[in-house]
Amino acid sequence: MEPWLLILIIGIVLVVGVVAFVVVPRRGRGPADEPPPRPVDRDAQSPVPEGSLLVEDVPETVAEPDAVPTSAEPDAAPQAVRPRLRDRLAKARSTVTGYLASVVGRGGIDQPTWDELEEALIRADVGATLTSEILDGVRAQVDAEGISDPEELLAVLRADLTARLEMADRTLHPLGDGTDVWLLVGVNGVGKTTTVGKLGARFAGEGHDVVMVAGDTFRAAAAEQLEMWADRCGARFVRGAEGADPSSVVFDGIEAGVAKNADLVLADTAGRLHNKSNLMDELRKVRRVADKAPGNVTEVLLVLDATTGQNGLSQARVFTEATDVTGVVLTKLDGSAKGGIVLAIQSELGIPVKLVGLGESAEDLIDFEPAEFVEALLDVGDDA
Ligand SMILES: Nc1nc2c(ncn2[C@@H]2O[C@H](COP(=O)(O)OP(=O)(O)OP(=O)(O)O)[C@@H](O)[C@H]2O)c(=O)[nH]1
Ligand SMILES: [Mg+2]
Repeated sequence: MEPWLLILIIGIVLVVGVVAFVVVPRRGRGPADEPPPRPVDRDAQSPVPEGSLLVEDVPETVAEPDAVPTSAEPDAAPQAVRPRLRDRLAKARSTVTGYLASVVGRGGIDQPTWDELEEALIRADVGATLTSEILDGVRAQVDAEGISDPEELLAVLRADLTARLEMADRTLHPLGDGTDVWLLVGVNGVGKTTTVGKLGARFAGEGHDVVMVAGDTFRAAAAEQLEMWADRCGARFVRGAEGADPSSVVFDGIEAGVAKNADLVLADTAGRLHNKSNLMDELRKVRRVADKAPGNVTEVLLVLDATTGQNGLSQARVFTEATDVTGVVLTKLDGSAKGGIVLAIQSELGIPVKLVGLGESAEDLIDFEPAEFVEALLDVGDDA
């Protein structure tokens, strides 16, 4: 081989070596700016992100997903996702906004102003008598203070409605040292079982030991429906045989709860028509027996469907007489055009609305706040 060829080959080998030394390690360092790859670890590759429930902690869904919405899962934080009352009251507000806008648009206060306010309140299902009472009071104040601005008139109306609703004690009985028992009663399909589930999810989520009792032994699927809620929020669950005496199932459920030192026993009951005297007698018995059981019955919550409006009042009277109702849960306010029923319930029955249902999920049960409610109902602001 020619010496110049040998020198050329040695030169090429040296150049390739130097290039390989410099470039290859740089390529290897390139990803250093990116996060290091996660260790190959089966747990680390779990589809459940950090901070979520472990898969094995999530109870299996055993029935139609619609029956218990996924947001009813125990890790749903009720406070964090509290629905905005104003958003959920859109339908109720739409009943009155046209009238209120017209009142404001008129520029002064005259007889048509009062007529429109009257119609707005009656259409919202406040009730004719209560509407007159409210407007008489507002009118007296408007006259006494020489108010001529319709906006100010609406402010007086809002303040009046809020003050009326604030008169009653709406707080749920605080859970004490022993086992509190809450019964839920009402006509068919108003949302009793769902409300037991939502309450259970709330209190179990707050760390309380909760027992749900399927006191509806009449409807075949009722116990399964409640059991799903219990599974999802980690509450205990007690049921009896189908067709069993509901008062004995409730008694057993309370006894079981007391034996386990539970904080709260939530007893569901079957829906019943208020004019079926045998069924109302059965409910009276449930109440009596619950009182005899070892826990303390501290709430009897009457569940009313807001979409039935004034018609719900006569049902409510009978249930109140039969079971000493301590508070109303007004469900389905999200789909009701009759938001004014809240005022009618409190004034005609003398029972505070303690909770309102704004949807089907666990977090859609909120404490009733009068000022927030009146603002949301009588808001003439932009709804777009
Ligand atoms: N939109 C809406 N739906 C609700 C609310 N509360 C309950 N529901 C729905 O109303 C329906 C009836 O609810 P249930 O809880 O089964 O009613 P119930 O009173 O236990 O019915 P019975 O046991 O048959 O008397 C279900 O589809 C619920 O999801 C609410 O606040 N808003
Ligand atoms: Mg039910």
